[in-house]
Amino acid sequence: MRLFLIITVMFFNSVTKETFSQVRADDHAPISIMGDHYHEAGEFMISYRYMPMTMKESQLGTSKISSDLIASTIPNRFSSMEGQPPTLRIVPTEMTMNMHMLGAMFAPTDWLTLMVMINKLENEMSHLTYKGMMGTTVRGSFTTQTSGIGDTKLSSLIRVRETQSDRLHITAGISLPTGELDQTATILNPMGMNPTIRAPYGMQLGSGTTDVIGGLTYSRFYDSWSWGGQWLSTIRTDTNDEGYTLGDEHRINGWYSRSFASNFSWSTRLEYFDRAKIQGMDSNIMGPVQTADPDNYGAKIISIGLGLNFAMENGHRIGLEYLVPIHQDLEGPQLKLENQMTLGYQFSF
Ligand SMILES: [Cu+2]
Repeated sequence: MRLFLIITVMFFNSVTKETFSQVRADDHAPISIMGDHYHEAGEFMISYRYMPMTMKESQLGTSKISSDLIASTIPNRFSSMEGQPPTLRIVPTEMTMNMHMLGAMFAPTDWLTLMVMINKLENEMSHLTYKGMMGTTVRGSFTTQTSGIGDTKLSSLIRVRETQSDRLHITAGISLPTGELDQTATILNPMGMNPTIRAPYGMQLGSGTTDVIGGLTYSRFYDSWSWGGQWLSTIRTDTNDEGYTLGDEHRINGWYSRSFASNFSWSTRLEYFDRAKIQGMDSNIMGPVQTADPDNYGAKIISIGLGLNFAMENGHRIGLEYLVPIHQDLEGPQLKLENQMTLGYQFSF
């Protein structure tokens, strides 16, 4: 009997130990971080992420600017063209971008994991239209929408270092121009008409160029907590068919995660995001609105995030992260970032 008890205790001890050591929720970075981990030879992973983002009210540099002030003081880049007013007359008030992202990962060998990501975008922008050529009399408001497949990203995650307590890998990839650049929008113009014109740069679905993706990810693990950092850049190498190049993007992230209740972890994250302005111009994008000016796309944004991760022993994971900006410096008047969220599911087998 005593022997039986000892064996039983030993058995359960080993089972629980096994169960606890097999999975840790903080093994992955906060869910918004792309390509944060690699896999072992023969492993597959599929994932789905829902990523809504909200932008609201305009900012010039680091200070807020009202719609009335934009309409009465910001020069219209196209004012020399016939019928164009001297200042901006249409002001965006809010934008939402919802991204649905499907991902797949596969590791042919231990040192290499291949990753593909396709996404569907749903953009919506609300505007205020001012009457005529000058003044701050509002004519009305309107909302435009664009949606479709965005650019497709193919990446290699190359393992550089792996020990019991830390990991380092390189990300090298390309972004293929699968997103369309000729989305249109029906607007309300200052004269009260409703023409359908090409939607501005920020409402288009892709870059139109094959872009290079490069990055480095480091993670370090302790008994019940971990931290990590990632640099990830998207570099444009060409001019698209419409005659412009989107700005290069750089992201630097640092995160801290803590395990709790065996299958959960919470995380906090600091992100620095830098995007250069657009070079060149699409001759079909024109009008007295800040979004039609390629110079109004550069941004430097620092955000903080709070996240929750849940991991199961059989390969299923769920992650949620909420991100708010704490500092943003925007070139030209631009809608300022309000918040971002990511809800994601991953399954590896
Ligand atoms: Cu994976």
